[in-house]
Amino acid sequence: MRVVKEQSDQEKGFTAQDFTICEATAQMLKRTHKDGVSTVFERAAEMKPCPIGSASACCKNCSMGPCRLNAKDPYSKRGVCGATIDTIQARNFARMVAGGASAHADHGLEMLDIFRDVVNGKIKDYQIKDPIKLIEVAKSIDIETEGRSIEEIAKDLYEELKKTFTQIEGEIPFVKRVPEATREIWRKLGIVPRGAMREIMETMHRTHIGVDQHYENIALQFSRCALADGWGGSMVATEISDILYGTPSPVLANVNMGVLKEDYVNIIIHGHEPNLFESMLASVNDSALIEAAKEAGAKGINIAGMCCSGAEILSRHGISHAGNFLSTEYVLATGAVDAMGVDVQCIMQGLSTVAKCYNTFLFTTNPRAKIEGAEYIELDEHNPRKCTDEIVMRAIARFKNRNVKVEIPQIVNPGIHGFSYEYIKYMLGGTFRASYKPLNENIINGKIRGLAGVVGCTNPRVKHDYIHVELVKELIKNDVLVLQTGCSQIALAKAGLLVPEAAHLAGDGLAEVCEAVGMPPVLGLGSCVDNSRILIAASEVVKTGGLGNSLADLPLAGAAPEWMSEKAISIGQYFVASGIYTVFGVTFPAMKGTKFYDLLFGGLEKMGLGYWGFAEDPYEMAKLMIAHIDKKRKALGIDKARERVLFDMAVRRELEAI
Ligand code: NFS
Repeated sequence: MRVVKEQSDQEKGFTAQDFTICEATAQMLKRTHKDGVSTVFERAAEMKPCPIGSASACCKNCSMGPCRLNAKDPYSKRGVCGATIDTIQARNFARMVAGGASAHADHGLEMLDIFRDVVNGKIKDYQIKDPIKLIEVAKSIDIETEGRSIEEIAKDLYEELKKTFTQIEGEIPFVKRVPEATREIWRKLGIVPRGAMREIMETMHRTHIGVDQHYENIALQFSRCALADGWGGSMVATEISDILYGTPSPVLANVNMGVLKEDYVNIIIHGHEPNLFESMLASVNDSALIEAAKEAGAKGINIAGMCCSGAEILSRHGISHAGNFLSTEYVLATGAVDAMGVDVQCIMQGLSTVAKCYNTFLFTTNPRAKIEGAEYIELDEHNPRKCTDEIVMRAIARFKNRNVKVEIPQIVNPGIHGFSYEYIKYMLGGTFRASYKPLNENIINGKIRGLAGVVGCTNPRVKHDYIHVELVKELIKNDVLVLQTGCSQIALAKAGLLVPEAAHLAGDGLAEVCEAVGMPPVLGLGSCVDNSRILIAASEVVKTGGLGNSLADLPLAGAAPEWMSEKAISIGQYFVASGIYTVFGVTFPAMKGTKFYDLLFGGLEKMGLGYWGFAEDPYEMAKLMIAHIDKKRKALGIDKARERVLFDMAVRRELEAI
């Protein structure tokens, strides 16, 4: 459903609710519109997407072009070098995967750099907070842990995980966690990642003019590259962050712009790597800085997150979250934000203009990501407080001299966040017999029809949050347990679904399980790199037994209904290459009726991998995912149990008694 229409500049006829279902964002959009400040929804309305580009029918990989093929009749033309539509689409897709995978790999490698310097004592501000997780991760990749010190294990873990990025030959370490049958398919296809740097480099090489010109061969390479993200860069980022800052467990926290407080100094942290946020937490809890805030007339210092760093810290520490990607400019329009600190990824350049208009300090902190017009205060992890204390001081100064009318939408949505893979195990099996067995049993007996990972961005080409929320509601209504991360998790938190009471929106079977365990029907796992938690959880379901041998056998589907970034394409592709059916919305960078499209939407499945799906409408999307889940239930021979659960209460009681 395309809902963004061209808007007139006059106040009359401008309806903020056409752009978003987030009331707080709509309220602030009205304000920016009235103030004549350029923001993302209005820029999107003015900027028509290029029809050839969005069909991925153009190539600008060399200067003989750019070549534009015919999006209506894709085989009627070729590029100047002779490239077909399939080669062009496959190359474009591959480069999106490489872009996304490089973002997650660079993030993961940064975490590993910090881990190394924590272990060798060069970084003192962070410690190993979760030694149990350290041991578990080490064991999972066959590092000897018996009778060894934490430091010895940590050093080995660093050396081993470094291979995720730098290894030239062999298999990246976390491939050991992949179910055997899935791993064998990868080996047969030659797509086990060697090392992320190598896979990204080779993807860029092969998509250069005149190199790999068979769309199937390109697809195998971008699958390998994407797997180096999911089972590599992203997984290292998650695991090392847990080891350093703690593994999440459920925590009650508030989401939405109402978490800002008019009489406090408000600081927002936005971006992706948790280091900036962790140090900022230390700064805002520093008594001298709190005192300084009070002297400036504030009641204290209030901190909130946005986007993925926000989702990560929300899940790990229960810190309030102000909104997802599309709300980042609008939160500044409250006038209540005294400083926003950002690091890398999903940071709109438009923020610097909006920050100026509302007199907010916008600080970039990472040498990889500066913004024209924003001030740069570098975060050096060897002395991080220098940066975060300074941001706090500047925020206090801005509070003292606030000269913008403050307007905070009074909306706050409490919810439970922080369902790590480990916690799900305890929650279902109890502390002493932690296991995924109860989950498998409930899938087999049909109370839980299947699992879905609903993740990813928000995109102004569709109504903000709407597709996420409607899709998830439809899935849980049909007894599908939903796992979430990133901006999608925040959308559902704002819709009030991350509370156990939301079980009443679920089908009878899922509601029963949720009520028995006391969990919401929608489990928030954290940030986008934490999609790796979904892979680990799914692998555990396979290993627990009764639901097939490979990830492709599971009644499980993925979706990024409002995706926009290259990272989302990399995530989608590693889900697909792992064996998971994955549905995207908005638009898809391949054209129906081409061989490349058929490969993504069916051919990969024939090779033993997963496959892609596409739908714009959330109900259609849910239908596709549920049909896939039912197909897998049938193949596993557990479709009958489900029918009985659905239609016959007496048999259902009987089943429970077994
Ligand atoms: Ni992931 Fe999209 Fe960005 Fe996070 Fe949000 S936009 S791909 S969810 S913040 S990375």
